[in-house]
Amino acid sequence: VETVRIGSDFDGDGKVDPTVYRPATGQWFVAQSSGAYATYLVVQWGNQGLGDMPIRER
Ligand SMILES: [Ca+2]
Repeated sequence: VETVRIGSDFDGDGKVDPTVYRPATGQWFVAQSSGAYATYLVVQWGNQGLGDMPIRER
């Protein structure tokens, strides 16, 4: 089984931090490798309440 990982190194330790994007709330959840993936970074980017829409890559 192949695991698809989206993300990059957010905490700067050289390992990819898996990232989940939740379009309904405009939040990114980043599992930080430096915290053994037990630490999640939640980033609010965009605001659904204000009518922001995610733009997909083409
Ligand atoms: Ca990392």
